[in-house]
Amino acid sequence: MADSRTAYRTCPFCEAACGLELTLAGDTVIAARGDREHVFSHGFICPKGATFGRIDDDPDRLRRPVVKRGGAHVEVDWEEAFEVVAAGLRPVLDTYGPNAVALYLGNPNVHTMAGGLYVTPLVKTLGSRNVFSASTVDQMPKHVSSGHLFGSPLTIPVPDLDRTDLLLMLGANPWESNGSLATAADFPGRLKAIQARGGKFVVVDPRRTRTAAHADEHLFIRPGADAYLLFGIVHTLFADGLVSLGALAGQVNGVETVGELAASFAPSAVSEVCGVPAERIRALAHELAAAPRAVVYGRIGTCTVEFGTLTSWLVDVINVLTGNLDRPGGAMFPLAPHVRKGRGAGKGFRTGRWHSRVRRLPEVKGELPVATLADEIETPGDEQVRAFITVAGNPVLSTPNSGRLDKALAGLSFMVSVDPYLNETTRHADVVLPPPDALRKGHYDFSFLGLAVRNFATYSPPVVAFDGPDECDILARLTLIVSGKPGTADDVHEAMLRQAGAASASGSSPAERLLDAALRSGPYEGMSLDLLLSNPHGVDLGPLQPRIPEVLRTPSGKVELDFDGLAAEVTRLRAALDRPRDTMVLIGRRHLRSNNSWMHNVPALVKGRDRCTLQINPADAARLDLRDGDDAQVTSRAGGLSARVEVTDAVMPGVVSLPHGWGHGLPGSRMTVAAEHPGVNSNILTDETTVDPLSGNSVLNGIPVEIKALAVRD
Ligand SMILES: Nc1nc2c(c(=O)[nH]1)N[C@H]1C(S)=C(S)[C@@H](COP(=O)(O)OP(=O)(O)OC[C@H]3O[C@@H](n4cnc5c(=O)[nH]c(N)nc54)[C@H](O)[C@@H]3O)O[C@H]1N2
Ligand SMILES: Nc1nc2c(c(=O)[nH]1)N[C@H]1C(S)=C(S)[C@@H](COP(=O)(O)OP(=O)(O)OC[C@H]3O[C@@H](n4cnc5c(=O)[nH]c(N)nc54)[C@H](O)[C@@H]3O)O[C@H]1N2
Ligand code: SF4
Ligand SMILES: [Mo]
Repeated sequence: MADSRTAYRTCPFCEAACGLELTLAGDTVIAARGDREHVFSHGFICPKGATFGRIDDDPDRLRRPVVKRGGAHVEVDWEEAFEVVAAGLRPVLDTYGPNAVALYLGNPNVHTMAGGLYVTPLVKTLGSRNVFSASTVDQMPKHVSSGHLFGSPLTIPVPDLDRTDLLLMLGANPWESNGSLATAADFPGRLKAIQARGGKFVVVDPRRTRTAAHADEHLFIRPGADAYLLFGIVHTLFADGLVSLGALAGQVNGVETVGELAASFAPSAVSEVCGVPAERIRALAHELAAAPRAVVYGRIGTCTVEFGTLTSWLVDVINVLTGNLDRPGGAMFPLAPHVRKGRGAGKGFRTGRWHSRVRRLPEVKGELPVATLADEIETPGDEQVRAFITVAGNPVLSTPNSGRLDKALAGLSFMVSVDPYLNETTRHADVVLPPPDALRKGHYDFSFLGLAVRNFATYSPPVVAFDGPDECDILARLTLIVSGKPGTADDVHEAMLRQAGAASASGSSPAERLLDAALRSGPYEGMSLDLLLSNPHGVDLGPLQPRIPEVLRTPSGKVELDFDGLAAEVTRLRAALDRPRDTMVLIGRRHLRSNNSWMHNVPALVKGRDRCTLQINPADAARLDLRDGDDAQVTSRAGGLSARVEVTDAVMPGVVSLPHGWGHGLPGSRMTVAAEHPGVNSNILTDETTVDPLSGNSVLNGIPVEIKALAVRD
């Protein structure tokens, strides 16, 4: 087309960080392809990236702020919207103090520059104890185990996929999710490459996922039982004399303690509870120890469970005990371009610096478990939560017992959301402040360049000019409002630039200048915003390098396997061996064309047959007299719903699977396409009363449920 142009940018939708090649006519994206010259993704793209642009021109997307008047949301101009926000928040802050205002930060904050740069000042200025985020329905256990092991919750090792010979993968389905806590564009291709070079990968999952189907071996496991399986492996490593720290010898404390803790988890003792034969557990330990380069990697299925922190810890303990931590082909620490190197020791990590008011749950990483948000809103008292700010979150679909939270939100005295949609959560907001779409904002992956399986750097400037407040301006303005000080968003930007020493950095926006300053003081010689601007396909920074001891922040300067609370948690795990296990349990699942709750308004991503089905094993279906296409009533302690049954032997007996992120079309929401494909909200069933005690993470897998046939058949 004569007037079309090409632009390159990083896809912001998932952790894979693929490079996109966009074709635009005017300001409209007419095609999105994989960028073949991209240094990291080499042209890979998934169906979500291919619909880039359809999110931007979605007619339901908010382009101006809306304010709730007479029960309906009406458009207003920006100044008026901010005045309503100030009028709603200030009296609560002035009368009841900061803890009466809660903040919830959703997942896309790790995909935006505003989230990377402007959330911290907002949180600090607000000064509320009641900060919540999607981290406690996701990866908080990994932060806590990393914090204890390596001294910092952000020091997370990733599987060196491109060089390993043996990958043991638990509770992850990268064929659909494209990977998590391991940024690896074309994760499936990298897995196939392991096989092509003679290595193998083994998948542990209660469901035979697409990833499991491609694996050299798939082991079904009872939901929530990975800690037993992994302890069985650790036990074998000690019992059979296979512990070998390799280059880490002398850099690790607590090896003996781990041996003692593993003593009662012989493969024969754990085999029944996890459903994996003892012989296979023992053999896995031997294979991991014998492989020249092996790595254990766990994700959602190992985090969103009752023993999430212990399981996440065990993953890395096995990597340490087999000498695979911090060596090529093992679990390695990426080095992001904007992060300064350390000195090899630090203050260490601790949790519980404060506690939640109602359930006394400990603070972790500056926040409280979102599983207790409804308690804080519903329970009267001086510091009861009365006002609520959400930024890029949809907790009404994404957090446990969300039916209860949905009701609690209706009782708030004020709520403001920074979000492009009127959805299940933001319909409760008095004001919704929409950020511009991805075309109109710059993109730099503050989170994922530090989790990438190969070091690289890339920055995408805005593709289309934009003159409204961008997301950084919106958060700056909110920061100003909660500070109670007079001024403008520019005063907040100026203060941040001064503090970062970025006053004279280059860039056309405050966010670009902050980034430039961080890049210039980062670990790579010659790195700068200008360098990234002149390399639209990214800059390759090479394979991962060993980083111990520099990367450690423990006071000892060593990897610390033992920590306060570990022994008690292991005792609890041992006691749980004897629990009755006679009910059906619920797990979740992801589909390639979904992204949690918020991309179901794109027609290309929801077309086709209903994906929000309750998968059940044929043996269970027969016992319960259920057939494919029937409706079943599913009930848990928290709630009940009816779901369409899909009979499949992909799920193991005793387990049912329902995806999360559905349950659209609630009154007051404005997502037309999603409302036509509503599905049901699986988090009606998940239970907010049980959390992983060490991280406060919600338990979203392994939920006891009762299932009954509903529909009467002819
Ligand atoms: N049962 C069960 N529940 C789960 C999970 C599970 O596996 N099972 N997974 C959990 C996980 S891993 C996660 S991360 C959470 C996600 O939980 P949330 O983050 O609460 O939910 P999302 O569905 O990701 O909603 C993202 C919101 O951000 C908005 N948004 C999109 N882009 C932008 C942007 O650029 N700026 C702003 N300001 N807003 C934007 C969307 O409109 C939407 O409202 O869900 C969790 N819930
Ligand atoms: N297409 C798509 N991609 C996404 C997302 C999406 O919603 N859709 N969400 C993004 C987000 S926010 C995240 S955090 C990542 C998550 O990325 P992944 O962790 O890869 O997510 P899932 O696909 O949910 O895979 C989790 C697997 O754990 C299994 N599982 C459940 N319980 C257990 C258990 O107790 N033990 C074991 N071993 N396995 C268990 C489930 O059957 C499932 O196959 O995906 C990201 N990418
Ligand atoms: S895999 Fe993730 S980053 Fe890559 S195109 Fe798909 S959604 Fe975008
Ligand atoms: Mo997530």
